[in-house]
Amino acid sequence: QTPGSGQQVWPGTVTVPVTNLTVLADPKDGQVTVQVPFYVTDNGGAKSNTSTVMVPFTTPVVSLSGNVFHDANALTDTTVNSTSQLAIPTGLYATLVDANGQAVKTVAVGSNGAYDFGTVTPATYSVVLHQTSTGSTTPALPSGWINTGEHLGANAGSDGTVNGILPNITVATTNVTNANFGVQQPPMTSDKTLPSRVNPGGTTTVNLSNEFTFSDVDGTPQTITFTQFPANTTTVTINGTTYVPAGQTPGSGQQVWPGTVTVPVTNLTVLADPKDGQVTVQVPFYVTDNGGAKSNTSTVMVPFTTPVVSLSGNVFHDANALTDTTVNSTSQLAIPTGLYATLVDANGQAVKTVAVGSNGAYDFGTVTPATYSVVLHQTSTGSTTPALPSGWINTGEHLGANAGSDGTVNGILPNITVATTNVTNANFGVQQPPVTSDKTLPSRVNPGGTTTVNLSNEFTFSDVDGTPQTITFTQFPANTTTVTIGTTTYVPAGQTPGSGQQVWPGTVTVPVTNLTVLADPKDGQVTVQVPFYVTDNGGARVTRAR
Ligand SMILES: [Ca+2]
Ligand SMILES: [Ca+2]
Ligand SMILES: [Ca+2]
Ligand SMILES: [Ca+2]
Repeated sequence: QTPGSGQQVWPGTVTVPVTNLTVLADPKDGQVTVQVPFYVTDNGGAKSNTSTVMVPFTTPVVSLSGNVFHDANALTDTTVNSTSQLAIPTGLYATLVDANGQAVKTVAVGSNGAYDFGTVTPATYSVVLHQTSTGSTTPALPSGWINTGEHLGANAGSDGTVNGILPNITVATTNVTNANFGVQQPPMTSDKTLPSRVNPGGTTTVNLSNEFTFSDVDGTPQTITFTQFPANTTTVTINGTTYVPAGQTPGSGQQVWPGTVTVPVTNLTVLADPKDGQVTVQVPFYVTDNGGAKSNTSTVMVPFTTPVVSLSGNVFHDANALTDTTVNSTSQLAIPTGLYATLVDANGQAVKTVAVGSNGAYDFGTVTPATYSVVLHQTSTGSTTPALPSGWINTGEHLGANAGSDGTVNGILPNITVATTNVTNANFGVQQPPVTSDKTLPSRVNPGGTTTVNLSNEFTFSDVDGTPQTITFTQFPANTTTVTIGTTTYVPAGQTPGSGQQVWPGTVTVPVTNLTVLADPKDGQVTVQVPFYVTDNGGARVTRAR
């Protein structure tokens, strides 16, 4: 054997003086007998017989024992101890494992958690906690149980690795107790599928605060962790913080989903904004108990259906147009035949086309919730361009039976949001503008001088569905010297008016009732021409005729 520092290899025999002799022997471990053979030599040089000093050693009678605690709070108190009134699981065994990793002895853990290997040979051991009556060097616990820590001693502390193995137990000359293990039951969660419901559409959220199912047999769930951004949601608001998915720019007061979100289970609020349409919102989560143990991950699922909602409206014969600020029926006459309404989606694509009934009603029936326009036209196969039969004009569009309009009279009603309730009164107004006719009077002898001819009753006009209100003269009548409309006499632009006369202002509009028009023709063989149009009670006009 190689000697250590200050040691020597046994030389075969060692002879020393018998005076002041010291002999110290280090016995090998275990139950052994040290034997020291020797002889002596006298002052004449004669050797004695050889004898032996024998020293028998026994092994110490020491034991190793410990406990398995139901430690619901685990190492949150830095101590492997009993922190639950509930029993530990049955069927546990402790195996003593020697320094070579060999199982030495296996004992059952009592229902009170105590185990005892009895007398063990002094050495350094591990203890492994498991479920195999014949012994095992691999830790194991029943389903629903986890290790919480191991410690040699009843005081605070642990071996640093929570794994069901307590290593480095040195057994020497005194009993070793409190080779202790902790176990607990982690919390549990359950999947939950809520009854399907109508998708609220838009940014309306659904409240899932009370839909998360969890429990902890031996303690208290402390926190809930949402492990990913819920599928099929636009935003999710957890305890007042609104998150958008990763990769999306958050709005004001919003945050990007950080990966996981953990909040206390008490006073939990979870509001999810489902994506539009027939989707299933999925919210995966787990909870963590007062011992820091995580549950399984479960998912709350909320299937949404698209609402069965319809969109309908009317085409009104609205002879007074928006003069009453309302798209409504203000004529007894029918609307034109051959009208169609086309539903147009947000991308400008025609979705559905229906005929407008003779009573003016149209109905797209069930439509997918979204924002639409409706276009009024004459094409049975659908069109996104408004059109009306000749002799008809649009007078306004409005969503609702009340006063108001969409602001642009064009046969298109935009910004119709269909969500969860039927949309009615997507209304259009149409009317017939007034018409005028050219009229050529019989030729007559020019009266000459400043004598006028009376044209007051020569203007031909009508309005099928209402009343012409005003007549407008669009230019100074050709081949006249003056024209007198009502009580005002006009001269052409560029000419100095006489006393009581005015220069022609460009156009002149007066009521059609009590109309007087007197024209002074230029001398000679001329044709006086008086262009005009009329405007009806809906403000509509035509410009032809003279
Ligand atoms: Ca504890
Ligand atoms: Ca627990
Ligand atoms: Ca009206
Ligand atoms: Ca009219």
